[in-house]
Order: sequence, then C-alpha cells, then structure tokens
Amino acid sequence: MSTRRLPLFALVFAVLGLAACGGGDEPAETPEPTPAPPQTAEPTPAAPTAEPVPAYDGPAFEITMNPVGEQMEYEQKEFTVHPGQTVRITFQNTATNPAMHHNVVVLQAGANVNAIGQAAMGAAANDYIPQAQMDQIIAHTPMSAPGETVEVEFTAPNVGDYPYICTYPGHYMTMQGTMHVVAE
Ligand SMILES: [Cu+2]
Repeated sequence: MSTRRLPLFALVFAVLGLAACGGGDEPAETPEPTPAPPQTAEPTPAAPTAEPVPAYDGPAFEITMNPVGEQMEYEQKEFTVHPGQTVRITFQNTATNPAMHHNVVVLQAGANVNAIGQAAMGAAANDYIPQAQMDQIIAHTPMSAPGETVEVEFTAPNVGDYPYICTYPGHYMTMQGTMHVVAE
C-alpha cells in the first residue's frame, strides 16, 4: 500500500518543486496570481488633500535652491511653509557637469517616491514628468541644464510632510528633500 503511494507522492512533490523553480526570479511575495500591473494601478493615497486648504493672508514663501556641487543632491533638504501659503521655488542649477540636469518635483504626502522616480526615467519626452503619476505631483519646475535657473509657484497644501525629488534619471534616489507644511 505504502509502496504504491510513495511514487505518487514523490511525483507531486517533484511537480511542486518544478513550479517553484519556474518562478525563481521573483521573490515569493505574491502567491496568488495578480494580473493588475503594479505601477499603473490606481494609486490609493490616504486622501491627504481631502480637506480644503485654508486661506493664508501672509506673504509668499520664497526659497532659492541649488545642487551640492556636481552631486545628485539638493543643498536645501527641507523647508517649512503654512497651509495655503504661496510657495515660490527658484532652482539655480549651479552644476557645470553637462550630465547634471536637475528639477524640483514636489510630491503628495506619502507618495511612492521610488515608483515616480522610476516612471520618470521613461518620460524623457515629457521633461521627465511621468504623466501616469500626475495625481501624486503637486508642482514641478522645468528641467534645468547646468547654468540654468528654473522656478515654480504653487499653493501649499494642508499640514503634512511632502517629499520633493529630482526626476532626472537616477537622481531621485539621493536628490530628495522634504517640504514641511505646519499650522500657523
Ligand atoms: Cu537632478
């Protein structure tokens, strides 16, 4: 009896083993088949801007930013504004290396920085702004070549921490900062 079951058991085991080997490239974090594409799937932000932004009657906040030398890094890694305040970012690309193109892209709180940074690599035709992720982008400057100055103006959203990144290919990993929005 057991001598007849053993081969069958072994066969099932072998098939399972083969199946496991077949998907060896991917980590086994998705046991169920998930046909939905991972990056263009509908984003599910925690509704950070659901509440209306209150009016702000103070002066605009202005900041001039620049890269650290020839590095993929902002000199200004954070700044603080108030909800409803006008924010004007001037980015001076003080780099001289012709490869050091930069921009400043302000993202929603909790935005998927990696997904946006990676999607941007395929968005050369759109100045490295990924259209599929526009709902996670609050504002952005144009891309700047070394020696150029670019700027953007927008209204600060509600209280929260909002990342900003450079979307030139590969830069987002180190070229990041945080816009803090705090109550008055
Ligand atoms: Cu950059």
